[in-house]
Amino acid sequence: MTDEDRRIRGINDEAPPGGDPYEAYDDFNLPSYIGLPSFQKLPWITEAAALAERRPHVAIVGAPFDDAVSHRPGARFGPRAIRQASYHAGAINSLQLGIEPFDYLDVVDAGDAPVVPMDIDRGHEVIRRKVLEVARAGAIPIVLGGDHSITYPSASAVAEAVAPRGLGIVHFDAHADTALSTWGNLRSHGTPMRRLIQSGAVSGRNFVQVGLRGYWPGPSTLAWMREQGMRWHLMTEIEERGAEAVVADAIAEALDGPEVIYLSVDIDVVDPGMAPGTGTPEPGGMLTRELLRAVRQIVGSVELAGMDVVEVAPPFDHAEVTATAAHRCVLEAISALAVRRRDAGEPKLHAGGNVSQTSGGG
Ligand SMILES: [Mn+2]
Repeated sequence: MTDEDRRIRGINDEAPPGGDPYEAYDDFNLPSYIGLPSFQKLPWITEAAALAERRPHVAIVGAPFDDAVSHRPGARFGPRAIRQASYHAGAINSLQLGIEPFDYLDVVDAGDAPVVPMDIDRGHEVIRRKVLEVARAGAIPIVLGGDHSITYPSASAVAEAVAPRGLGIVHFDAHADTALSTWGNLRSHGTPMRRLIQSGAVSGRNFVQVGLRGYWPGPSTLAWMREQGMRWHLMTEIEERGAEAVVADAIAEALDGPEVIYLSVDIDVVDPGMAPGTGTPEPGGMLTRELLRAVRQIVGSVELAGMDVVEVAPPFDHAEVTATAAHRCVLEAISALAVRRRDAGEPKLHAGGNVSQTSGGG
């Protein structure tokens, strides 16, 4: 089958005269609900040696871990739910950014960190190793959580991989996650941002939070955050100034010194009306479209070193709306990365386009 054949045999197009009406299609071009649910049906490459040999631009990593939650559990099921939350297969075309991302970007699914339940230290360590493996293979890790505690090992691994270049962090969340401890536990999902600053992975003044609201943290934790030079933008500021202006400030603050950015997206930054499937829902959040625009804005204008999307808890989701929002955060980042490669003059990976657009809208 020629490239041109592939291109014209999508479900949106009629089969060419004389074509095989029972053509099997390869897995990538079959509907998204058929076959193995790697992210966007991309190659499933889990071994460090294979990743090191291929050196993809981006690798999806699952962090199926929720032993560190303070309230509703379930985020361990997040990676699988996010991977499945798409009705597209095959080539995709970003209408927002005007690019077919897989033309310019080699993306693979590196599988899940080998987490087992009931052991926070072990879970975090295998996540750190997995993310480091991917980053050392030259890929930008995009990590699917998991509760937010996984940002500590994940961003630590990315900081190690990019050193000596400095790392800034832009963190979308309803919550600051800067507690000293949660009922005495230093590695809960309420503490990872403090751990990252204390460990030196990122300096406090380049740790920027967007979307905070609600009734936590209290004055002593806020005082600690100020002492670190942390900067944060409350949801009320987004309401008053608009997300785009706030995000522009956040980018400048995170890159006030560092060269690269780690983007951490807690899906609970989105209003629970649009993202109910999460452990600690806080009313009054961002619109999904604002968050997706923010991801394009950030990834399109900085050097992204790593990213995570966390706190999707499928047992509390409805109609996959939360998992879908998380999936699209990842896809917006991938598309923005592809635009950066194209605009930097990188050639297409597939001269004639070796994938077809087979899955249309509905
Ligand atoms: Mn949160």
